Amino acid sequence: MKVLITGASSGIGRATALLLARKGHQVLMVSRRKQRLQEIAESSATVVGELLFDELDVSDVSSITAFVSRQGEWLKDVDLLVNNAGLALGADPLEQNSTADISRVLETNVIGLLALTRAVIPFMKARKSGHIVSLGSVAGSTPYKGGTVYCASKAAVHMITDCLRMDLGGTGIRVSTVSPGRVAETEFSEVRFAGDAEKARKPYEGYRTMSASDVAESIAWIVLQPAHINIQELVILPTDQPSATTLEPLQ
Ligand code: NDP
Ligand code: 8X3
Repeated sequence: MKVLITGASSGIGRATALLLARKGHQVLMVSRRKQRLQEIAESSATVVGELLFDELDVSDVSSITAFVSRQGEWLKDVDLLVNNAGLALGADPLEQNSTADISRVLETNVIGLLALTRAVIPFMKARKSGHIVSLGSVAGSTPYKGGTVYCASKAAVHMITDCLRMDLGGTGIRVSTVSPGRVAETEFSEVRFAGDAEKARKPYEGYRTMSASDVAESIAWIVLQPAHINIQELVILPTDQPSATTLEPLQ
C-alpha cells in the first residue's frame, strides 16, 4: 500500500508509520517538523517497506496546495490517508481560551483535515479505491470540563467521517474513525499544557494507559481488512479507563 500519514513526527502518527512500513508498505510521513521526519526515516533500519517524508502544515491551505502539487505523481496511487495530525491547547473553560488557540485547534483538527481529505479524494476516486482513516477521540462523544474546543473538534471528526462515507458511497473508498481514550507518552499532553512537564504527566498517573503503538495496531487492523469491509469506528480505551471521564486503576 501507499500510505499518507499526517502528524507522523510524533506519537500515534509516528508509531503507525513505523508499523505499516515494518509490514512492507510505503509510507509518506508528513508534518510541520521536516527535520524530525527525516530523523525517523533515517533511524528506522529494520523497516522492510519504505519511509518517505515531506513537510505539510494541514492548518495552512497554501501548504496543502504546495504539497499536492509537489506530490501529485505519488498521490496518483495513494491507498490510505491517515488524518492523525491534531492537538488540544489547554484544559480551561471557554472564556479563558484565546481566540488564537481556538482557531489553531479548529484549523488543525477540523478545517485542515477537511482540506487535505478534499484534496486527496479525487486521486482515490480515479482508482475506485482508497481508505481514509481519521483520529477521533472518546472526547468527541463524551464531554469533559475544559474540553469545549477540543471535544467539539473531535465531535466534528466523527460527523465528518460519517457524512463522508455517505458522500463516497459507490466509489469504493472506505472511511473510518479511530477513537482512542488516553494514550500516554506522546507529545499530546506536553503540547496541551505548553511544555509544563508536571501538568502534562498528571492525567496519566496511577493507572494503565495505552501507548501510541497500541493505537497503531488498531489502525493497522482496520486498514488491512479486505476491501469489502469498512470498519465505521473503532473505540479503544485502556482497561483502567472504563469511560472517557472515568479512571479505575486495578485494585
Ligand atoms: P502528538 O502531539 O504526539 O502528535 C501530534 C502530531 O500532529 C505531531 O506529529 C505534530 O507534528 C502533528 N501536527 C500538529 N499540528 C499540525 C499541523 N498543523 N500540520 C501537520 N501536522 C501537525 O499527539 P498524539 O500522537 O497523541 O495525537 C495524534 C492524534 O490522536 C491527534 O489527532 C489527537 O487528537 C488524537 N488522540 C490522542 C489521544 C491521546 O490521549 N494522546 C487520544 C485520542 C485521540 P508537527 O509538530 O511536526 O507538525
Ligand atoms: C485525547 C483524550 O481524554 O486526553 O483525545 O482528551 S483526552
